[in-house]
Amino acid sequence: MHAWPASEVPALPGKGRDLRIHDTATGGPLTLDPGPVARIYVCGITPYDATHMGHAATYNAFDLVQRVWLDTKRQVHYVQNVTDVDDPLLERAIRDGHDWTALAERETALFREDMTALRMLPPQHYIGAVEAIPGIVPLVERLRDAGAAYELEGDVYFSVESDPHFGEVSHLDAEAMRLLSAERGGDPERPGKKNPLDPMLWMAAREGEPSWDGASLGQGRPGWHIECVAIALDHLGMGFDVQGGGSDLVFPHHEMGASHAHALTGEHPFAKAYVHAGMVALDGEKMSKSKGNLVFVSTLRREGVDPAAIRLALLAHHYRADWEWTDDVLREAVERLGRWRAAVSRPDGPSADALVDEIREALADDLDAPAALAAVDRWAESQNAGGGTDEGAPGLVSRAVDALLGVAL
Ligand code: 5CA
Ligand code: ZN
Repeated sequence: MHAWPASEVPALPGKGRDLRIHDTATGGPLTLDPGPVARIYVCGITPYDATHMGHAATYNAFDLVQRVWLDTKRQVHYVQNVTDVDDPLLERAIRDGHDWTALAERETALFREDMTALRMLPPQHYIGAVEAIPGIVPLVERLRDAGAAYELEGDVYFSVESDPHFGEVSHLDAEAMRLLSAERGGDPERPGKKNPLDPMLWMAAREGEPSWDGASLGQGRPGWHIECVAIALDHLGMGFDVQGGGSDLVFPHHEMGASHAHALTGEHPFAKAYVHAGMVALDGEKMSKSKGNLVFVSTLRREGVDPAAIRLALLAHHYRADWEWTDDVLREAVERLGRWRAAVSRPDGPSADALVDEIREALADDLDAPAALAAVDRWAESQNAGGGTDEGAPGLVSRAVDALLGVAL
């Protein structure tokens, strides 16, 4: 699949700091030490509805990771998937009487437009589940042949007990895992499984559903976790720097993915850090396609809201916090954007060298975007109060806000 066009990232004087980030698996901050090419995999959308503020907030967090790395003069190798075949997508297509491929294509196209408008840097590899199937089949066969997977009425399940590291991403107890598995696409109640938590790797063809040639696995379609593992291993290999997603992916998705990869390669870890963004809510409940309590990026854009204001609304919240989208959040972002634009529109202003440092320091400290915004607020306030004669300052602030925060002033 093709991704979306990259907005330019202005070069800044000097060099940013190494990123210290909260790792779910160790439960603490980790100073990442990527090589000259930092490697990141971020779980992409399941394209059955438009991009909502929760998605946008999660992709904003990982866009910041990328921007911090680029500012340390590294290259970034970024991979993202599109779950373009899965139960919720097929169910939605049937409900609405649409062709599932057309639905996936339409919503993926809209996602690309939203990401472009929000100045999210694109992945180098943007890979759909369907196009990954030829790579997934041999991995499932290998797991089965190694005894890490087994067949049940034509379906193939991964055996969580095959990975001694199982549980080390989420650190949940068995009961919590069972509940989340049932809630998030698993089938812990199905009789005949070795362990109720075992996730499906390959689902045998069902009447009326799309299926593909699975060689010795028979006709069918891939499970969800193996999709991301196949794509990540193909394009990044083991031991990449960050696996990212929202906190609803910690279990089972990222736990199972790590176990699949350990069992496949005999190596550990899959990712050096597992990084998770908080959940955005609307009217007190997690924004989700299945509940339908959504604010879409595309709706706001159509209403004429500046994408830079949407981005500022996201940046006003720490990526790990759970927060609520409200009209006030957007109103404050629009006002802030106005103040910042007024401040950089003057020919000179207070020196901005210290400000660039403050933004860099805030982001390197577990992506503290609210602290970065507060620093720009202080500069803008002193500028709008008429203070400073540094001719390069407004331009430097514009470039820094663009390069590090993805906001075009
Ligand atoms: N296709 C899978 C990942 S492989 C998937 O979870 N798709 S999704 O469309 O449901 O979500 C896409 C990304 O947005 C995931 O990282 C998910 O954790 C995140 N996300 C979904 N809802 C919210 C929300 N309310 N707040 C924050 N992030 C969210
Ligand atoms: Zn994923």
